[in-house]
Amino acid sequence: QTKPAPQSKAAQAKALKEFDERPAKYVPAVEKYGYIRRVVDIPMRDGVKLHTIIAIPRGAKDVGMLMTRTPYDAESSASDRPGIYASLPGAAATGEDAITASGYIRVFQDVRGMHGSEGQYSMNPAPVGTPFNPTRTDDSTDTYDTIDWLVKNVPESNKRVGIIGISYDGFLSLMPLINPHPALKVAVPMNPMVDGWRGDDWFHNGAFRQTMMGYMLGQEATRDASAEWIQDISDDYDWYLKGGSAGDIAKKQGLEQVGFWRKVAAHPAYDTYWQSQAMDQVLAKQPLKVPVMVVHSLWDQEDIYGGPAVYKALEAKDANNDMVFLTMGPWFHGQGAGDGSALGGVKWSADTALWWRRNVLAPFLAHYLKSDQPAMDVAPVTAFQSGANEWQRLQGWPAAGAAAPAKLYLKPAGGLGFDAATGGAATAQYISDPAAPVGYRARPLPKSDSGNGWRNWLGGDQRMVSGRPDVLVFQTEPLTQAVTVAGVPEVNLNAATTGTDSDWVVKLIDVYPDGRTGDAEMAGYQFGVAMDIFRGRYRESLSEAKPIAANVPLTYRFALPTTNHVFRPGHRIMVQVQSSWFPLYDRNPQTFVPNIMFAKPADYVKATQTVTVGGPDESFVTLPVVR
Ligand code: PG9
Repeated sequence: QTKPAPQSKAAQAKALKEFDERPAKYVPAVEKYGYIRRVVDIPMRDGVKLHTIIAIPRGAKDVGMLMTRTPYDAESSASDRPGIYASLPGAAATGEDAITASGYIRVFQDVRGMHGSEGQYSMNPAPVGTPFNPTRTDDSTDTYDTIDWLVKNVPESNKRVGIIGISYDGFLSLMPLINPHPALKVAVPMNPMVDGWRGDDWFHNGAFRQTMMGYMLGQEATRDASAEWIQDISDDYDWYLKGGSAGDIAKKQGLEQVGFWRKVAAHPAYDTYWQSQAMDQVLAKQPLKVPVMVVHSLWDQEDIYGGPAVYKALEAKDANNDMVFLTMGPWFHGQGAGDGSALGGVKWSADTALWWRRNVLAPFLAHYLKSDQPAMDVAPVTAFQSGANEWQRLQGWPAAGAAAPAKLYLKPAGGLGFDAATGGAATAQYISDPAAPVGYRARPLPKSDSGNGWRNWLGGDQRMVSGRPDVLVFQTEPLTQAVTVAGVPEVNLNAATTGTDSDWVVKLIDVYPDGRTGDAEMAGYQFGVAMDIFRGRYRESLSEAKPIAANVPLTYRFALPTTNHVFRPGHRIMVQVQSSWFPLYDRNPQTFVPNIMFAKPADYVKATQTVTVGGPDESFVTLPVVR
C-alpha cells in the first residue's frame, strides 16, 4: 500500500467537505409536469407560519385557486398521485382528472402543528369561541389568513378560491364556512368528519372505535406523524382481545402521553365537549354565505354520519335551493377520488367516481372558480341508487314526499315482514360472550390494516357471521316486487339482557338470490346496506350513561346510516342483531362500569340477550319506503 502524500489543512478540509455528497438544504426542482412549484411559509394573524405549496400551471393567467388543507403532509399531497388530493400531473395527460384538466392553481397547506407548519396541534381543533379552544385561532381563521395572502400574492390567479378535501381535510373544508373570506367562492367537503361521537371516526352512538388509537398516536406523538403503534400479533382480533380494555392498550402503547386520547377517555359520553364542536351544530348557527357541495359515501367506513348531517344543517338555510348541493356515491371513504367501479365484490355498471368527477364535480367547480363562470347543469342532489345502479337527479334529500315510513317487523323463527307477527308474545335469544366477540370482518384481520379489506368492509358478505349462534338472523321470503328505500332506517329494538350494560348492533341486509342467478360470484351474498351499533347505557340520554335494568325488556331506538337502495325482486331483506362488532368497537363488559375505557377483566361477563319478536312490543326497523 502506498502512503497518501501529506496534505495541507485547507486541502484536508476541502476533501472532507467534498466527501459529504448531500446538499446542506435540498431545494427541489421548481417545475414538474408543467407546474411551477412555489413553496411559502404563510404568516397567520398570531405570527405562526403555515407551510404551503402552490402549484401553478405553466403560463397560467386569470385562473382560480383550489386549496386543500391537511394534517397529512402537504408536500406528499402535492405529489403526482392521481386523485383529488393531489390532482396534479399524471392523470391530466389522460384527461381523467377533472380538476387538473381545468387548469386551476392548486394550493396545499399543512395545518398548524403538523409537518412543515409551526404552531400547536390539536385534533380537529374546536372553533374559537367554543369552550374547548382557548386560543385566538382555528382552521377557519387560518384559512381566512391564507386566502387573504393568496389573493394578494399570486398574480396568476383570478382571486377566486375554492377549498376541497376528504375526511379530516373535509372537516377542514367546512371550518372556513365560519366567517368566510370574501374570496372563498366554493367549498367541497368530501366525507367530512363532522361529529366524532354520533357516528364518525371516534365513536358510533357511544361505542368506541378502538382501532383508531393507533391513528391518535401517529398524528399527535410527533410533528412528522412518525410514531409507531406496536403490535406483535398478526391478527388484530387476537391482539385486541389479549390487550384488555382500550385504557389498558393505551397505557401499554404510551398513548397516555397524547392529549387527544386523554380527552377521548375523559369524555366517553355525548357531553358538551362533543356537542360544541360537532360541525353540523356549529354551522347551523352561522349564516350561509358560500356555495357548498357535500360529498357523501354511502358505505363510508370512517365518516358515515357527517355528510348527511351537515347537509341537513346547511340545507335548512338554503332558501332558494341554489347554495347547498349533495352528492351520495356508492363508495367507501374517499372513493369518490379514485376508481368507483365496485365496492369490494359488489360491482356497479361503470366507474361511478369518474362519471361523477367529470359530470358533477368539474362543472360545479368551474362555475364558481372560473372567471367566466360557465353555466352548470348540476342538480341540488346527485344520488346513486344502489340495486338499480343508477344516478338520480333530485331537488332535495330525502326527496320531498317520496318515501313513507313502513315498519319491518322481526318475527319468530327468523321471520321478517311488513306485517306484524300474529302469534302473540315471542322472543329470540342468544348469549353474548365478551370473551368471543362477533367480528366486524372475517379473520384473520391484518393488523391495523388500511388496505382494501378495511376500505370495503361495510359492503362485505355478512355470511361470515350469520351462522354464529350469537347472531340473530331474520329474513323475508324472496321479494315478488322491488322494495325501494330512500333515507334513514330507524331501529326500534325491544330487548332484555341479563347484564347491566350492552351493545346492540343492527344490520339491514340485501340477500342476493342463491342458485340460478346468472351471477355465481354474488349468489346468496348478504350485502349490508345500513348497519350500525348502539351502546345501551345511552338508551335514556346520550350525554349521560345509565345502567340497564337487568332482565327487563327495554326499547332501544337509533338511526342506521342513510341508504338509497332498491331490494330487487327475487332478493330477500334480512336483519341481523348481535352485541359486538370487534375489534373495531371495544367490547362492552356487559356489567355497568362508570367508564368502559377502564373496565377491569372481572367486569367482562356473558349475558343472555332476549329480543322481542311478537306481541305488542315486537321489535321493528322503520324503513323509508318509496311507493
Ligand atoms: N377518517 C380520518 C379522520 C378524520 C378526522 C379525524 C380523524 C381521522 C381521515 O381519513 O382523515
